[in-house]
Amino acid sequence: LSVETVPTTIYEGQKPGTSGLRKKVKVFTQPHYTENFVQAILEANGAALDGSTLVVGGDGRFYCKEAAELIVRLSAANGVAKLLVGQNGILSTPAVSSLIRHNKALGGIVLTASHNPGGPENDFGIKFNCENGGPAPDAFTNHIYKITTEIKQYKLVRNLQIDISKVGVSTYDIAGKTFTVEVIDSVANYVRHMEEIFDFAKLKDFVSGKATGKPLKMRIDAMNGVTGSYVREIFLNRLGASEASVVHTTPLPDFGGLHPDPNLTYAKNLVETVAKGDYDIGAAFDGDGDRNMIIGYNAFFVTPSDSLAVIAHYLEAIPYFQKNGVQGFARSMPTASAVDLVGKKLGKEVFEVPTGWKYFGNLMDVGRLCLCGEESFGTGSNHIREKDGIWAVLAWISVMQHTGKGIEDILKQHWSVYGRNYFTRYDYEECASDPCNEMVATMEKTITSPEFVGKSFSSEGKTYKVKEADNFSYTDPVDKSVATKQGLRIVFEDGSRIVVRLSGTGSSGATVRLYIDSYEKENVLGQAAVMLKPLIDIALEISQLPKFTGRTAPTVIT
Ligand code: VG1
Ligand code: CO
Repeated sequence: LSVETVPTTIYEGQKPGTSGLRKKVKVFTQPHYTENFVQAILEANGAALDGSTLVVGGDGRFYCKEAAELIVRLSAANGVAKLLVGQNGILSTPAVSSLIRHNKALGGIVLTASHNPGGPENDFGIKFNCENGGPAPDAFTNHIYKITTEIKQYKLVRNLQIDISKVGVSTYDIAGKTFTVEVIDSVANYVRHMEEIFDFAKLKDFVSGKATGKPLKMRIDAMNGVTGSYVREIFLNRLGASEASVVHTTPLPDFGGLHPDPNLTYAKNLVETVAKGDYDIGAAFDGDGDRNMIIGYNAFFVTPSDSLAVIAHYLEAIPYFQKNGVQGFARSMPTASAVDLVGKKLGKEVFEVPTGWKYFGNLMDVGRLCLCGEESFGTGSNHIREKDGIWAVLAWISVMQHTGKGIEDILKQHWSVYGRNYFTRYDYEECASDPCNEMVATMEKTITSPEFVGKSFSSEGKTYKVKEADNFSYTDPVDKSVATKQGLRIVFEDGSRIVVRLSGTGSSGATVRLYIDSYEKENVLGQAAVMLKPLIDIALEISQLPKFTGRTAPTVIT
């Protein structure tokens, strides 16, 4: 087979955001659009690409399979020696990360727009993960972007025929060099990895009821995303849960019309079912399987910030950490600081990084970090370099088994020791971009002016005094790279915080995220919405959000 060089023209706006390039399917399917971006990813690897191994797979959304086949043809032409491709193009994001590490690959191309809706009218996305298994860092994605702004041609083996619906190895002669495509079972490697981390025998006795006399009542909702196949293999086949414990386990190109984002708004069906029924634990994942939501009996909601802190507290219940030890913890800046308190008590380092999993990688690689999370329903450990939804559920079931307690009791016990971080996030989706940028600029001016620190704000009888305020910037402790303008934050004397930033994962318009975090040492059993109301009002006043966006209410509250 021969390599063809195809002339192309530049597309503007191929700049990866928080987690890869995300656009409407219609944008990706324009002539040469996907080809340009993939060529840029490949070229950004420089000389290392020649003779390398790459992993390719995605969440099964519309256009995944076509994109995977295209990547095979482009990779063959650009000197890649071997591709590991998920069967039918399917691999969860955590599975890709695991495969890159296990196969010592140069990297992986992940085809997903994560929690964004799928289907011909909705979103697609492409992300590159590096050899540590984690999302490419800023310097790398900036390099990809730069190439897309200069690209004149891409390379393709047009006639390479590949059937990715069957597991097996195919080899091709590309201009005298051997190119191998191995289509792999999408779940096998990942399941093996989970078996190394957790005590499956013990969990099976617990889940099936052999140990306790009654089976664990679970409702695991894969939301028609990629986790369906993983959920069936792990929870049904390995842990002996009943068929009724799992729902929406067939990955569908449009997620069956569901919005595969595991939160109280989009996983409403799960929340309502668990609230009405008799369940010990409910869980849901996003489209690509890296996010998770955990709820307990009667739909008791565990905030992701609390989930992280609880898992940190009980890490010793998980064999992987018994074996490898417990290093530091980390969270993204907008995430409530519950885990910091656990770290402090256990004498561990705690890091605060910008939003996005790519910022955790370096600290894990040098052995300073073993557990991290984000308020956006992301939890994970150094077993891979992505957040991992199924891992989080297995961690929670391990904690339940270890403590013999229900989820609500585990949380209440936790708060009685550490106090509670009340937390909420308001999302204002698909706003006009210009006024949002103006809002952020205006607010940045306000909060960084010298007289802002020390100012007091009151609402409903509560007063908050500003301790510090800035636009968050972060210097990576390992490679000293600097990320600036990562979100406006106001920290008050009592530790409460207001954070405002614009989303970097949307595919059209602007999404404003407003995060409210308030700590209480004693008053831990209040209702989050009530406890946070005064601070929310203050945030709306300082940001002038209603004026700039024209919105009186958020699209989503988490
Ligand atoms: C959002 C979340 C962030 C998460 C990112 C990717 O980014 O806030 O915490 O890392 O999505 O998650 P943003 O820029 O829209 O706030 V996923 O599940 O899309 O890989
Ligand atoms: Co995701």
